[in-house]
Amino acid sequence: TPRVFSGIQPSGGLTLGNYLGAIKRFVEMQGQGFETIYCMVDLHAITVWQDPEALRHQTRELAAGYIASGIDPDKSVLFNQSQVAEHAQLAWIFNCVARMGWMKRMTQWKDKAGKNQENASLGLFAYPALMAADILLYHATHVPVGEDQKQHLELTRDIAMKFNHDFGVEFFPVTEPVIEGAATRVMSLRDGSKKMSKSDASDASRINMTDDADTIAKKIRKAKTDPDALPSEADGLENRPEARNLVNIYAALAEQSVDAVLADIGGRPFSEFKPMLSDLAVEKLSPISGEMARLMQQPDEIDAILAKGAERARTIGAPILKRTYDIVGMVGA
Ligand code: AQP
Repeated sequence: TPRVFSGIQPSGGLTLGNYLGAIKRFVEMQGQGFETIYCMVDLHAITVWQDPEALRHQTRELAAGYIASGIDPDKSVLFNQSQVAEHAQLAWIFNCVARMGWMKRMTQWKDKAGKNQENASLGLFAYPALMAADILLYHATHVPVGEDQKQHLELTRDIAMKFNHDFGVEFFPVTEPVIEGAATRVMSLRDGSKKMSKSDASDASRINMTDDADTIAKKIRKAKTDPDALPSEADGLENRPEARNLVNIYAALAEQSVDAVLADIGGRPFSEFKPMLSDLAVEKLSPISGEMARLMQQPDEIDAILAKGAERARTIGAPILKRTYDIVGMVGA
């Protein structure tokens, strides 16, 4: 069976971008003839500073978010990255396969390190090698992600191909990114040229999965738009990034095509469309946030689910790491 792997960083609260671009897709792939493995990538989160107590909370909350959104721990392997040491072990091998020049070209590195590269962590620089290890430890063939992760997945393919070539083996598969749907890149509510992000300084820029109905309505009411009415066809969204973003969000939440949404709402002003969007967002998100809150009352249960998931993940990953060590020439593998 083809294997799906993906992860999310517990580097803050889950956003609508993570939900539409990632989790919703993860749920759709579950039980569709794939073996699905989903992860809280805490080792990735600490590439930038995380307060230890906050990290623990965010990791459990992310697990609750996955489960509340429909990831079933019996159908999918759900676990926390640091509980399976093989991720870090394989990442070291890939640090020795990947080239400095490849890493330097990564736009996420350039964006996150900013002008102060000298002071960024070495882990932030090596981030894509750990991501390649996450995926290839399970010989995963399909990786559902948002648009922003496309470049990292290309690097994962480069690492797999270089490893296979250097050692003269056909061992690591060449992974396919799965970037689909109307919301592969959800933008900030305050700036249509910026990605909606957990770590944006402005809370008004994003919808958090834990926001209550009033907060969601208020953020959508205040979302930046232009003065024109909505178009009836998709080409009318050109050069209107904020309008496009809200329509994409609506389409993804309603599980309709953008064309079908515009056929319906074209000609309406934002003053009419925004309340429709908030009602839909609240309808879809409030059951999830309610269930997240309920699960967070039982952190021991969450920890037990993750421990069991880590055990299952290790059963798949450990033999692949062992084989990798053997190919590389490590005695005792
Ligand atoms: N705005 C987005 N639109 C669509 N997909 C998105 N994803 C993130 N933001 C959007 C997808 O969510 C998955 C997990 O992302 P991540 O936790 O690895 O980190 P990220 O991509 O860097 O997300 P954030 O929210 O912007 O986190 P911070 O602020 O900590 O960097 C990925 O599949 C991603 O594509």
